[in-house]
Amino acid sequence: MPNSTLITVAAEPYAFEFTPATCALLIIDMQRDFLEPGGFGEMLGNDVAKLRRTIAPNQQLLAAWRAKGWKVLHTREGHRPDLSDLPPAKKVRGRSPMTIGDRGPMGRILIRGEAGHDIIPELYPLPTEPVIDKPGKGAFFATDLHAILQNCGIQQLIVTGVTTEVCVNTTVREANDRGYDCLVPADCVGSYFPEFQDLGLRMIRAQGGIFGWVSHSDNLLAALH
Ligand code: TIU
Repeated sequence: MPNSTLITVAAEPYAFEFTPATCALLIIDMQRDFLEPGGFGEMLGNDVAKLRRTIAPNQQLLAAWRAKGWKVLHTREGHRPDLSDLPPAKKVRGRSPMTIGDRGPMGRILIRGEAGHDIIPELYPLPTEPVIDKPGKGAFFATDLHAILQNCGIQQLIVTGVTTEVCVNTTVREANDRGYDCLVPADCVGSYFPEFQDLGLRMIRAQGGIFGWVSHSDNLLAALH
């Protein structure tokens, strides 16, 4: 399949069309602290199983994307060890006894270089795949993601990862305002809250695709084969 082939994916609110040369897979924050038992997410009282169900479909999609030789990027939410890029408001929000930068079960919470901050082994980036370290919820804020995508000629994004209503939604909205078309495969994004999973996806596809398109990885994989 040439990289200029137009691929059509069944999606809502209507079919998503892309050419591989200009479309990247962007995997958001599939980090150990959010997904693994004993991590920051579970420590806050969340059920990580609700996120872990996204691992297998992401693995399938990532394998298909890599097999084609198409562009893949990953993000991680986290901060510098000296906390200089951590807004004081983010540090204290939640009034939790343990917050970002404190020593948690998998190293300092959401600090770059710590075990819990890294991407889960199931979806570990290849050396050729850019990893965007982001201090915010959106992947475009205070990062070089937009420059990298522009340099690669990317205009469309398949956005997966966690969590649906927080970092995925924020990134899709940021991407939309910068002129990218975003497709979100529902089974490849996860939330600790079922109602936010549903509404987070409905908000993206509402009003004629106000922020983007929503589909399922089965539809995407079917379109690739
Ligand atoms: N990656 C991401 O979504 N970060 C969060 O903090 N998510 C929550 O849902 N808390």
